[in-house]
Amino acid sequence: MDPDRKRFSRLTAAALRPLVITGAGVSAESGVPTFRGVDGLWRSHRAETLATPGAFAADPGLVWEWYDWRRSRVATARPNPAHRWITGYLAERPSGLLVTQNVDGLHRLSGLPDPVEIHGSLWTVRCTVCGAEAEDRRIPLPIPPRCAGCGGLLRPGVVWFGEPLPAAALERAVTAAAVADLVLVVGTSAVVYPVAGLPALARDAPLVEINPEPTPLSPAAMFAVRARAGEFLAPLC
Ligand code: BJW
Ligand code: ZN
Repeated sequence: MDPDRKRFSRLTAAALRPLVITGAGVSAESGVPTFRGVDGLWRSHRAETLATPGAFAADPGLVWEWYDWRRSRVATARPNPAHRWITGYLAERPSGLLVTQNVDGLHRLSGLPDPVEIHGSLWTVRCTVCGAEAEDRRIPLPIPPRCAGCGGLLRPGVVWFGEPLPAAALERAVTAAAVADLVLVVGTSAVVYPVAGLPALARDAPLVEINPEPTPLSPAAMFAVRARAGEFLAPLC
């Protein structure tokens, strides 16, 4: 085995309570576009400007068209070796936890029973009038989709900028960080809070990062693997 994979295996094998944090990069090799890369563009809109309450208030149809497009892409996407390695790793460590910022559901699809989907899911919708939440897997959606109960405008069941994260999910993440003996961060630019702040809560745990590019977390990492996650983890699956 090459030295990087050997070192990575040694560090990860030693942990009993790992906290694994993932972002869009973990799904990039499944064909799901990231947010801030060059592929984060949709019809010349930047993803970050569409994923906001302001964009939805200004033009719900436009924002729904973007989510509808993303849902159709993700519907055919399959987990890659990075999802599979994480699932296998945590299956052997019942005290470990995965916190994903991704809304694509690919960790679950790879067999991970209880991921913390801290920014919500592409497959849930919430009524802006009566608050009813439901799973909705229709592709394409009627745009804009309306609540079956009250006829109100539906919104995606995701967390936009300025909105609070689901309290139960955040609490699980914070607790896991406090007791973690390893933090493994995969495929996130680590600029969006509060998730980007989780590694700092794990005081003495070594931080390991897998990302082809450096991030604000890199200086604190004991080991930064500069590679694509799926490619790097495939031989370790
Ligand atoms: C690969 C790869 C390969 C490529 N292998 N790697 C503290 C300080 C400053 C600001 C704040 C703060 N606390 C809160 C804020 C404000 C704000 C924030 O963080 N702003 C910063 C941007 C400055 N945060 C919030 O507003 C959050 N809410 C909040 O704090 O509420 C407080 C509150 C309390 C009470 C009442 C009211 C409010 C909410 C944040 C929600 C983020 N939502 C989004 C959209 C989700 C829905 C959707 O998907 O449509 O979440 S934005 C977007 O960014 C999405 C992502 O989950 C998130 C993170 O992006 P991610 O995953 O890191 O993707 P990229 O594209 O940025 O990076 C990909 C990486 O992969 C790159 O590094 C590549 O190199 C790498 N890569 N290929 C491995 N093959
Ligand atoms: Zn309703």
